[in-house]
Formats: sequence, structure tokens, C-alpha cells
Amino acid sequence: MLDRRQVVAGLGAAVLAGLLSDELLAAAIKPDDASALLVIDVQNCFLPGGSLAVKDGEQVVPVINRIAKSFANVVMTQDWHTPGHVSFASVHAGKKPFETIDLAYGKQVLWPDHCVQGTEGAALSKDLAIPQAELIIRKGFHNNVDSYSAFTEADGKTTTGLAAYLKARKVKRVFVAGLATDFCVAWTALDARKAGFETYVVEDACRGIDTQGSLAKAWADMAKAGVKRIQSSDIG
Ligand code: VGL
Ligand code: ZN
Repeated sequence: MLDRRQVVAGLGAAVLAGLLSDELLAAAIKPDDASALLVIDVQNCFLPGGSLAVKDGEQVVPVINRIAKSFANVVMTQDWHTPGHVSFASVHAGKKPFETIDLAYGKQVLWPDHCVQGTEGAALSKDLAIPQAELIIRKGFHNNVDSYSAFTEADGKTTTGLAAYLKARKVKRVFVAGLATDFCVAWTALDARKAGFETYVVEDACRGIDTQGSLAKAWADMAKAGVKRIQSSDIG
């Protein structure tokens, strides 16, 4: 039988452990010099009023601005398509946005025209406040190849140079945030794993498109690849 003193001491320890673990859980991850935040495609086309607006996409901006303060290294990406890009439904007779076609490199979802080079829609959100961002990677600029990933184009072989850049800067861990969870964020996170980076996706700093089950599939693929799913409150 436990006596009263033991019970009280036990409760005290449990409460203390609870407090400590809450504290630890609240900000368990401290970005260091070997960490980089990748801010994916926070561009007008994907925000309210844009041609491929992601539902609640604008809500990622304050979250990204907040977590970016913890990072010395920030890289941003810009989807940067030619006019008449192969991923646009408008260039395929009889095809509508969100239908798919088979291209030489595999299945391609067709999109409304978006993020055309040099247009206001392709500009980064003016509400991003990350002055220390050190590199902007543009992608999807080859007319006949899409590039959801910030690392490798959809042909699976042409690289953007991002992995080599991050390795040259001695980055070991990447944190991915932005738009859209199930396309450019997920493909970037999967390629980051392939390139050997410890990889985190900050769920509440992302929003998804979710077409034909793409969001659930993206999270499943990322889990399988060892991508860690975290919340912005885990970083600090
Ligand atoms: C994206 C669809 C087409 C994205 C880019 O940023 O997730 N999605 N192009
Ligand atoms: Zn695109």
C-alpha cells in the first residue's frame, strides 16, 4: 500500500514531468546554422484572387513570417512558367483544369494558367516579411517540363541546383512550408529526403489543393519517406 506521502510525492513528480514535457513539446526544435527554411511558392496566383488560388492560402503568410525569425537560412521558391507551359490545360485541346494527361515523363495534372514569368500573379506575396532570405529558386521554366519540386524537375533528372547549394552551405536539415501541401511542398520534401536531408514539413504553415485524393496521398508518401510532420509551435 502506498502511504499518503508517497502518493503526494508521486503526484508532484507527475505534475512536474507533465509541465516539463509540455514545455519541451511546445518548442522542441531549435533551428541551427545547419537548418534551412524552404518557403515554397507563396505567390499571388496561389493566394485569394489568384488564378490557382489555394483555399485559405493567405493563412500561411503570418505563420511563415513568425517561424522564419528562428532561421538564419531561408530559401524561397517561385513557380515560374513560360506562357503556354505544358502544365496549362489551355494548351491541350479539349482538356480542362484538374484533368490529367500522360507526358513523356509521366502523368501530369493540368492547371489553369498560373505563375507566368514576369507577371503580377507570379510575384511573391507582398506580405512575406523575411528580409534575410538568401536565395530565390525559380522552377518550372522549361516549357515542356513541370517542376513541383524545388530540387528536381518532373522529368526526374534535371536539377535546380538547390541540393548542391544547400550542401555547399553545410545545411543538413530542411523545414518546408508554403503552397501547396500536396504538390510543390510534398514533392520538395520527398526530394529533400532523396538528397539526404533531415526533412520537416510544417503543417500549419502549408495549405493544400486536394484534387483526387492528392492531399492524403501526399501525407502518406511523405510519412513513408521519413518526412517529419510538425506544427509551427514545435519550432522556437
Ligand atoms: C503548384 C500546381 C501547379 C504548387 C504549382 O505550387 O503546389 N501546384 N503549379
Ligand atoms: Zn505550376
